Amino acid sequence: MDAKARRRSRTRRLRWLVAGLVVASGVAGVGVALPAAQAAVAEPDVFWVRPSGASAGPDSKVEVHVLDGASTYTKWQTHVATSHAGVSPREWRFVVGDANGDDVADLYMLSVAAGDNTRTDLHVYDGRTRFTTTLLNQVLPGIGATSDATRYQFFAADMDADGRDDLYAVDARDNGGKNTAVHVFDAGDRFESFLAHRRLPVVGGADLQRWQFGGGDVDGDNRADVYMIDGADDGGKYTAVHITPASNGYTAATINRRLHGLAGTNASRWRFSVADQNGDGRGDVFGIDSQDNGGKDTAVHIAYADTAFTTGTHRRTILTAFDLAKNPTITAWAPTQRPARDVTLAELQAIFGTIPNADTVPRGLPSLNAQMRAAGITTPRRKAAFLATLRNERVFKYNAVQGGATSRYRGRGFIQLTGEANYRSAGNSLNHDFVAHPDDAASVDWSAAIARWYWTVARDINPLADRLDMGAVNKAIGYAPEAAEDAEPP
Ligand SMILES: [Ca+2]
Ligand SMILES: [Ca+2]
Ligand SMILES: [Ca+2]
Ligand SMILES: [Ca+2]
Repeated sequence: MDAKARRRSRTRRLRWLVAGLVVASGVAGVGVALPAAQAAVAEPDVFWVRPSGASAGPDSKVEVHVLDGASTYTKWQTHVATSHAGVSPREWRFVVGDANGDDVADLYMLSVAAGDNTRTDLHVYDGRTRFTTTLLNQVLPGIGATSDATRYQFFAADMDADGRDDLYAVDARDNGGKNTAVHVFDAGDRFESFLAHRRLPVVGGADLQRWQFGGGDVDGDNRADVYMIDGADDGGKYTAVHITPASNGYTAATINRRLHGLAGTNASRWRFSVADQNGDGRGDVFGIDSQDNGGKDTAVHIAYADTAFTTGTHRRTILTAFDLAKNPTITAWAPTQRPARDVTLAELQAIFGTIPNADTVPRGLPSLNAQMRAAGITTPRRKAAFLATLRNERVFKYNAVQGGATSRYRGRGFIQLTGEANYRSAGNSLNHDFVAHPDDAASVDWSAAIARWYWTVARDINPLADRLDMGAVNKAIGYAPEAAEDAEPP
């Protein structure tokens, strides 16, 4: 093939690959999925879980009733009897979250006095089957029984940005009662291992009548921050929120604010949760009042993160007042804008067919995924363009060295860094001397970082990928495509 034909072939191949990857990544479904997702994000639904049904005996089931966010809670969205028999609220807790990353809320049922009050069992019911099947049944490791409601509280939030809501167990009697700790069970590992054990700042050993805990992202890094709601701020006059972010490992509170419109609150009447109500990606505080309007109604108070909780709204719902002691679980939930998942070898094989060096490629993937996140290569279009480019370069081999070339600065790494000037620029940007150590450009430590550098610093390719302009992407990479061919719309 002459050079020109080879370039044309490359261009075509890239476009085909991108089309395949874009479809595989779900862009084709955006037209349908986006309005639904935006509606959901604009108004999270409120899930009211009843431990037992209206009818006693064998017909009693755990029930899930959902107040429709799109109707501002003036309508029911659904009433569901799960497949789980009715239970006692003393021995069971309920948490709403998305355990499997499909953007549908699942029900985490916790048997907190299992094994004769020696352990806690987790049963996750799949929202997609309307809570009639389980995603998993698990003994929670390392925590024992958690039936003491003055000591333990639970919520779900995504700590590690893998799109699955991890389970947070709040222990208000940690360290001999001096501290409150969170133990975070990893949804990505079927809750069999911990993402973290942390003592929370600010709160000391919490009185759970006064303090409530929730998780959501307040700072836009997609990792759940811990919201600590104090119902007795300033001697009981206010309700305040203290937020400790995942970015500092929950070691310090970076936000300490009174919540708009709320006097003091307590856990026998109020439930707090975190969900993004106004679609800015920041978790707003939902305070749900089970005894609004003189004990006649249930209302939702929302305080907005983007105004530091100084503004809010109050909405009376279709749900009449109820007894939180009998029905302890009511929580706002919405699918959040999920971060991109890590790319796996299996996915690359599904998209691109055979991947040679299938032993080498997985070694480079963790660093590649980390650098893709750092570069903002997190949307289907950007991933498509980036991965198609790396496929075209050296088929995802981090340690590839340009064959048949003897130059000291020959092509190396995922994106084939080439030429002394580029080795120097990359080194200046990444603070590593690739001119003196050119082989490092093909090391697992640096190869992916160089690809990020090229994609975002040496060039600015994400915007081109956003427009699905593969011709411009190719040109930025240096493939010099035919102008006529790339004038076509994608
Ligand atoms: Ca789910
Ligand atoms: Ca997670
Ligand atoms: Ca965060
Ligand atoms: Ca918000």
